[in-house]
Amino acid sequence: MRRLMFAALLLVALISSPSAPMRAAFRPIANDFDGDGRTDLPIYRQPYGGADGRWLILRSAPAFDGAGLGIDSPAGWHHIAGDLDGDGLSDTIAIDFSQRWHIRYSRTAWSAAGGNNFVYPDTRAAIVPFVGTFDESLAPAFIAYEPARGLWNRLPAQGPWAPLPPVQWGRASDAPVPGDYDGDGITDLAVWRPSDGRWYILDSRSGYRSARAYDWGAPGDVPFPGDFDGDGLSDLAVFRPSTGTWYILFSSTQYSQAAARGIQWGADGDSPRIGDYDGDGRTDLAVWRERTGTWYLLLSSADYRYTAARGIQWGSSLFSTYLTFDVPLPQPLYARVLRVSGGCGSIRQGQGGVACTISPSEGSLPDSSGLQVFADLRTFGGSAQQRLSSFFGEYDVFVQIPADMAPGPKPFPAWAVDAEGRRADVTLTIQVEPR
Ligand SMILES: [Ca+2]
Ligand SMILES: [Ca+2]
Ligand SMILES: [Ca+2]
Ligand SMILES: [Ca+2]
Repeated sequence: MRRLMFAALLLVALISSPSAPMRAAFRPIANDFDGDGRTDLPIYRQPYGGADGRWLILRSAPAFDGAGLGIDSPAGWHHIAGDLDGDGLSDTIAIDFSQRWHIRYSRTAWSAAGGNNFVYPDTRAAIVPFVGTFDESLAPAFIAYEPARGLWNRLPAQGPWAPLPPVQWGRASDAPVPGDYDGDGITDLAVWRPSDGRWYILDSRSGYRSARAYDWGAPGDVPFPGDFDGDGLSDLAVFRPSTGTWYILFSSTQYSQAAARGIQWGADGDSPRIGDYDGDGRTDLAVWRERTGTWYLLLSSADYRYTAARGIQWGSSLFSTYLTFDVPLPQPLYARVLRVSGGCGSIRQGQGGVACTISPSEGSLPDSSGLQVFADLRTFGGSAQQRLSSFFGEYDVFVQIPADMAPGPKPFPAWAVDAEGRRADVTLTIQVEPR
């Protein structure tokens, strides 16, 4: 825990101490498709080649052991969920590669025919979407953060799809971490800065005029605003991939570093996730292990005791399927926007990473049958060697870029081996760009 002792709490400005949190009519549990107040286990299954995919959801009721729920949803940059139609069940939102938002409502069985869609007003700007609230009505709203300019746009979730005047808060390379830090039920605008591990929070209660900042986390961490103590105010948590440790700073202790908690849960290479999987109103910890497609849940109702943890297989690993890749949701939105060059085609971005297709140059190997392709992903903090999936002779790689990776071209080696054991090398380059 000594490593937790970062610089002292920094107070840029402090508003009056928060009163008891308002009970919001809008329930922010983002992935509750059966309405039991517990987060379900959703993955987005994406076919290779950029075709439309679908949500596959293992519902929490009765005990994460029922049949899965499938919801068709277009391929795109982002897949998020929230209860937009107010029936207590999550609805899905996909933002496709031309910035069209596709909404599927639970009330109409998540069908395309009963859904809605609109094009984001500025189709040139990369945005990061959230479901939140922006006024006392606590009606669900879309919160769209534009990382390049640090602009926050707010749109009513029922339309019209025209954003309110933007609020500038954050700068390029910051990670958006909106939450309810002041407990009024309205989304506060906040960013986490990877370079110095500082959270910058603009409170809604002040009309977005009063700011504060806290040091919590270090370069390479992944930030997660959640409510781990259940007081209705967002807490500050980071996941440290190198050690699989979560560090949590609680709102109920006025974010005192002396009262912080470190919980080891997960391993390097796991995908960290949060939710309220046991429905006690406090955020639980989860990791998804790609190798086995298994979720590991550490529950607040058991005070995060390992003896009460759960492992649930849901989703497929790259090693077990050649036709699709699975992304566990909700995805933390911390990775940079990327461009891939040098042997990559049919690039798909979004969900915190980038996928590209490799075609080993023709004639480089005498026997194209039985080809296996490998990539060395150590450059990106992945496993040392990864066998890539093949479909019609093309090979896909999906890479998650660490938040603290410096911009620039990042070459990484890949090679193909034919049935006779002959090898041909291909060098791929991922261009890391500030977002
Ligand atoms: Ca709904
Ligand atoms: Ca608030
Ligand atoms: Ca809290
Ligand atoms: Ca919980």
